Amino acid sequence: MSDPLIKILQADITLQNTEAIVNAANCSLLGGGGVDGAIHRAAGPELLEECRGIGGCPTGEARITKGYRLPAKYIIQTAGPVWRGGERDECRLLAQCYQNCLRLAEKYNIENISFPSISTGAYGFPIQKASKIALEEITNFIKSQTTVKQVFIVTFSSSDTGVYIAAQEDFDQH
Ligand code: AR6
Repeated sequence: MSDPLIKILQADITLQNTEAIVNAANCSLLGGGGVDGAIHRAAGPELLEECRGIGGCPTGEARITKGYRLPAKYIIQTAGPVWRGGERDECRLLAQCYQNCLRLAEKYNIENISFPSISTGAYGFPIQKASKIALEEITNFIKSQTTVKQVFIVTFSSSDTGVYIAAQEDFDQH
């Protein structure tokens, strides 16, 4: 049974008022397009300044910054894998993104967090596979003793929302 504390929501993640939002960034952490661009625009230039001091983030890892002008107090920055056909450890690396973001959330006593659909935009990760990985990793994590009590998966398009809802229904049946 999928956890009732995981909610799929179609929205702009920059407007989420959870304590933390996750950014699907790249290894440089210096901004880009997609959700990364939207987060940098909404958070303001102080975010880029803090990111410059971090010195990057290897694929699958996560780093935390302040939220600046966002409603969220923190942004957990992660670099998802670029999809290269599935033989380059992409699934394991995407699972690590979710695990490492949640570990960092726990370390900061964060109770609620919003994730975008990591890697499924510019990085080309097939969303059906990615949605299963996201649900599996988040469910496993919040089953353990953790400060994290509520997780939103924030999708942007209605077709992506449909994929995540179907994945959640499928998850419930297994
Ligand atoms: N709120 C929620 N989701 C969004 C928003 C938003 N405001 N904007 C886009 N999405 P992508 P990736 C969705 O490409 O595949 C960047 O240039 C979007 O529809 O943002 O991990 C980085 O700097 C898609 O479903 O991230 C990296 O270079 C999802 O967010 C690279 O793209 C992820 O798409 C990372 O690629």
